[in-house]
Amino acid sequence: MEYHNHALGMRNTALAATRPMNRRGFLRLAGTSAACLVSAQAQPEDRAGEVVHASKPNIVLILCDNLGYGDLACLGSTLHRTPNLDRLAREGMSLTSFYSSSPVCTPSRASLMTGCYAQRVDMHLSDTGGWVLQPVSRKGLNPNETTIAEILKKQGYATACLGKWHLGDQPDFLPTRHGLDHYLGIPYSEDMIPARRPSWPPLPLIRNETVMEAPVDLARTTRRYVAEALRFIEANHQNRFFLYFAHHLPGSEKVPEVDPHFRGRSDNGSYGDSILEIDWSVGEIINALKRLGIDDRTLVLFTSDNGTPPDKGGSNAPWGGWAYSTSEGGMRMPCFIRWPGRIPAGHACNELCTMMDLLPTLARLAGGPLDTDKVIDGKDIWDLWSDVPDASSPHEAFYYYMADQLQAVRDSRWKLHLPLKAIRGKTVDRPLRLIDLSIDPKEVHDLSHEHPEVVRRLMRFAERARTELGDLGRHGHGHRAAGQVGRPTPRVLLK
Ligand SMILES: [Ca+2]
Repeated sequence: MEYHNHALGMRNTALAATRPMNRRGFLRLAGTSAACLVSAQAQPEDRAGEVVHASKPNIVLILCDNLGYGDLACLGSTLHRTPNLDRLAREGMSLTSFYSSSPVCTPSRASLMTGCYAQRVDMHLSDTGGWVLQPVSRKGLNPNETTIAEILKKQGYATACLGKWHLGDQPDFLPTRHGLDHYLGIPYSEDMIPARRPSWPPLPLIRNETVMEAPVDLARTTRRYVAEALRFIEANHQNRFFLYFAHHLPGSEKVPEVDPHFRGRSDNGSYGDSILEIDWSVGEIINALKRLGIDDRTLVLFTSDNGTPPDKGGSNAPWGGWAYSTSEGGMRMPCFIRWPGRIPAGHACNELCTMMDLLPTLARLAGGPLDTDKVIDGKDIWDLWSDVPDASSPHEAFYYYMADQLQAVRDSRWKLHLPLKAIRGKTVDRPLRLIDLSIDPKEVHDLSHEHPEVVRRLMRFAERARTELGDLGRHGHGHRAAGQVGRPTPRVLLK
């Protein structure tokens, strides 16, 4: 059987191993079975991880909302111009098998903050059984969980969150209660407004814990976040800082609300305009780092919380499927990491890694101990980022959960779609399918009959996940409760 995709046809691990990549090179690497490409640039001290501790980097973590893998020019988009992101990719490393833990917002962000599958920290379902938290929710990220921000704060980092939070809108659950000194943003999705449900309050812009505008002028928020980001970076550039910049773009609205400056400027409608605005904002941040002379002691990471949904104008190419599903398109994210002199420039890593790995990896770079009382699912992947020769993924398996249901599992090469009889209460008859991800990015060719031993092995992994994290109608041993409040209140302007 021959079904090599042009962009993914190279299966030899030696491909381009010693060749610096051009801009399009990233796309060609996506989905190959290559290990991290060998770099001539990794410093010996990086490998030992010793000097890294002595030079803790500032960290800028940029998260987009519903941005697809194929939405960026450097990853194959011919519709969008993304010069600043292309430069970020060229100057850093591209992770081509980097997974969000969920195809929807709240669980994905819970994983980012805690280094855990959302099932472990009970953020996989809303208090009403929905996919994501809604306004005036009883539930939120448990203040007892240890977040990435809390670990960095303990190491002396100034911390700030700008943008969409979506881990609880009650004061107990806001960023300021999770280790972030400063917050300016919207507490949940930008489409959760009274026009959609009259009981919801006008969309609030919150500074720390106080609503400062409602409804917020959404089109101008990115510009405000950028101004705030530059102020925060400038104020803290002589110390260490952690900036979590969580865009609401391209977002959930049918028509993204972009700044008037970018309206009509792309070749792809308002969706394309929102990509232009994201790209501009990334450029502003990188330029500020350079201007302040802290470029080489700042790690910048760019990714998305889940893939783009259908019918918005976005693309998850080369992966098949869309947001809100456990397809590759729904959960395999663009990810660039840039730290000049530390992370080799212009290289790609196709080893399996996840959003949950950011917490232990960034904790290690900051010299912070992990909270040993609690199990986390993420792994330290600095060896992959620093391109240690022959470094391989620390993950034996990755679990694709949708809400409270385990739907698929993968290892370094194979993805098993589990047989399902129901999805979200709807009867289905979805058969078991085994996909070779190294050659089948659209997940169309079932090889389960050719490789029964692989099916058995992945089934054992799936059972391990069910025992630990749960599955539909089944409680996981490793589950920890989310936070709850008795009487939630809406976030509104105080008179
Ligand atoms: Ca999202």
